[in-house]
Amino acid sequence: MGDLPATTHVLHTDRSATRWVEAYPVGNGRRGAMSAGRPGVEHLWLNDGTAWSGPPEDPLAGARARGPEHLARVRAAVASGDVRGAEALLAEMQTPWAQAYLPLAEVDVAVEAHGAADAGRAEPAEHDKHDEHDVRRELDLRTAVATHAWEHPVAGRVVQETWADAHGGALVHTVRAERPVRLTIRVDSLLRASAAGPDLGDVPGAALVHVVELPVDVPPSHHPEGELRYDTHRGRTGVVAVAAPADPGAAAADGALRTGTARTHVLLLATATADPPGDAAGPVAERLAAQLALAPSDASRDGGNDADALRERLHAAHVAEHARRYGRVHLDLPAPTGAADLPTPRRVAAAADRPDPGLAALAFHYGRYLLLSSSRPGGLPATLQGLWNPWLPGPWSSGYTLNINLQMAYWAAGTAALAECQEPLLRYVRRTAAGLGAAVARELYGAAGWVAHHNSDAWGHAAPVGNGRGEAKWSAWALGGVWLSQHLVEHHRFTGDDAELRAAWPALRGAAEFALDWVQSEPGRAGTGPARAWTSPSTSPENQFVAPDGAPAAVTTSATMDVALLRALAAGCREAAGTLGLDDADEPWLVRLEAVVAALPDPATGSRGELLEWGEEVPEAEPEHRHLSHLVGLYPLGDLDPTTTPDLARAAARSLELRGRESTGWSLAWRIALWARLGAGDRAHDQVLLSLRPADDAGARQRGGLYPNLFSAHPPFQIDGNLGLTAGVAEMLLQSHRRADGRVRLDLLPALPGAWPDGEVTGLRARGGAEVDLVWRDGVLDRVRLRAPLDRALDVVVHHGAPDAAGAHGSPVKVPAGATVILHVPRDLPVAGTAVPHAPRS
Ligand code: FUC
Repeated sequence: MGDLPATTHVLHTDRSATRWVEAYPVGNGRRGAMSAGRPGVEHLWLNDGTAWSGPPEDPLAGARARGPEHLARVRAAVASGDVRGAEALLAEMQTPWAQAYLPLAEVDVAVEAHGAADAGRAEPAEHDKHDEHDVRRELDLRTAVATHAWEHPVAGRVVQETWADAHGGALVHTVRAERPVRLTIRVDSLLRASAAGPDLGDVPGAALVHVVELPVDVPPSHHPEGELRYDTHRGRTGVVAVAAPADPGAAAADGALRTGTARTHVLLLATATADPPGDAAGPVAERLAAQLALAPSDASRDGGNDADALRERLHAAHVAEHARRYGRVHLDLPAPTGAADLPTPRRVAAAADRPDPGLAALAFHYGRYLLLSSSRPGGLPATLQGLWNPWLPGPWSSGYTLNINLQMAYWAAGTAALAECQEPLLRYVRRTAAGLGAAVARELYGAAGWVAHHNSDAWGHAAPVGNGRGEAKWSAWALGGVWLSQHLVEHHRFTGDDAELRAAWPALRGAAEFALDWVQSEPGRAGTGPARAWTSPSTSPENQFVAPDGAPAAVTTSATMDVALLRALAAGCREAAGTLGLDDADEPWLVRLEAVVAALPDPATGSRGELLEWGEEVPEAEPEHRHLSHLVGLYPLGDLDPTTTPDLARAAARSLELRGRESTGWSLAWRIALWARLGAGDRAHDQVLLSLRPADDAGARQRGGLYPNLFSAHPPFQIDGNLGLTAGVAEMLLQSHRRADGRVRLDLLPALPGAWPDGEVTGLRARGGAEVDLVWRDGVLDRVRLRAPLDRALDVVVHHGAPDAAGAHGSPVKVPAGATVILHVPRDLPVAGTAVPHAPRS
């Protein structure tokens, strides 16, 4: 870790946060905090990943129509060209909405000099007032600690830290001052306070317990007819328990915790909810107590609770746990002199006039940091805001959107060496497949397997939403489960984890069973597969064409994205079956699925040379629409390629051009990856630059950029823009999409832009399990290190340069299991490698 430079791994500023998007995020996949870094009274926004509204009742409550007969009516309307009739029938199948991810609590930590305080007053006394701007704040991505340091007129220099303990689980806040101070801690919430039950009021080790009610139903902000509802009997509770374990003098009274006086304070903030979504959990009090429990040696050390020793110990364990994952990858792109010394928001602004490749590296690492902080094994998947949401309700309920956003959040997991961060998504997919997704497929469509639509939540909401008034363009898309299933296969491609794939197989098979029922077909001659197949109703999320009546419409048959997703599903199932040793006798549906997807219409090009978005060429209602659904085959699926499908790749490039450069944060991120797949480094870089400019909340709603804390703007903040950028940048440097012959092809620096002539990256991961280090100089690859996993040899083809130019230069390289091969390229291609055994790395 010592070798990771601050220039590309630290955010810093000299202002405390006045807005939430200026605060620094910390998280351990379960609990998150945003630190405002305010002198005098620090403000923390707290989140708990299990704090969702609900639980929901009947998964199809509110749907006015359901069943295969109703679906047949929809299909008949689509077939007869009655798009308005189809829309109306589809609206009858809608449930109201998925549940919302909630802001749990806010905490104030007042720091007062010894003997000078009346902790009960609302305003600090004169001598405890501080200049908001006289502060140095930083977020060190290497340690996952947010720090702010300031001068107290009496107590001298005060350093405060916030972290989400990656080891013990609680949120930690420390205060260290030159002279003794005491703290007053208050907890508040936008949620209704609840009288603490006896079991909750007695959390061992907690000095202050704050209990809130979680609403049972929270409508999204775009549903004016909905009301936030509490239900004392059916609703759940959320708890924040605050402890000052090193301070025997700490005591709670009148809703505040007051500490004794000391130069060092350590606060633990534990959070939990009752009956959380996801997995079985024990009693709340026990789960809180577990976060507050300290190893016996901590409590007894030096005869008591020495706060400095406790801080040291907690800090060291946390940093070690965080760094072993964070430190796997390092991207170094040079920054101009002094750029990294500028407060980060000013650095972002300055990059407009003075190119700063180092800022792209910082943003790349920030995406890794945010994924690692918001999604860890055992937790729930990252929401639209990751783990951090201060709003009630948050934008789009701060939930899961399945037609791009949830998937994009995990695109970097494989390539950026955080595969285990995808575990919450894989578990959520398995749970939804076995639970609500299967119920909705059966009840709503009479279909086997499982389905998911546009929106979901921690409970696994799987039905279309919109409350009978939702637009078909987003509501009527039934391939959410099919797309999510792709992540089960991708995870195995990166990790080779057969046990995980075996556990995923029922969900994969369930997606295939749904697909077999969903896809319509016309029988071919006896002994052959279907003559023709199509999907109906079909939409290209969330875009529209102009219907014959002159108005925008979304419902049609066989949108290009449907075909790409279904074909990828069939290929993924075949691949997984092979890995698991299952053949056609075990799984006879495999052959049927392959036959039916082969009969779907192939992607076609339009009159402008573009890849068509829908089954036929129709006028587009919004030619620069943010969604790029029809290009999903290029990325993330990786099935289109300048080498293997050059015509389609050219058409995809044309489509991208026609879409324009400007869009939301997540859409810009997708464009980075798409241009990278096309080998167009400079175009990808153009989208990187748009992603890295200052956000403008007052301006267009579809203009990405960065807030002062580098959160990506839709606007508002949506984490997919951050995480997608990391995936896109990785795709510019290394690609490893499987070839039809099953060999993994590695494209090294396939889309290096002219703006990054020099750089190096270590620890990127390729499908097949290789770890890849690259060094380039003057725009040319100089050195490559390929590391095979311990348990299997790698059979790779190393290409240097853009994929479309690569075919002629590919050099096969064998990397024996557990070996590292160092290649000096490209001047002496074909490459010569030296294999050296290596020790395992975590
Ligand atoms: C989809 C997108 C929006 C936004 C929302 C959360 O509906 O079309 O742009 O990202 O999800």
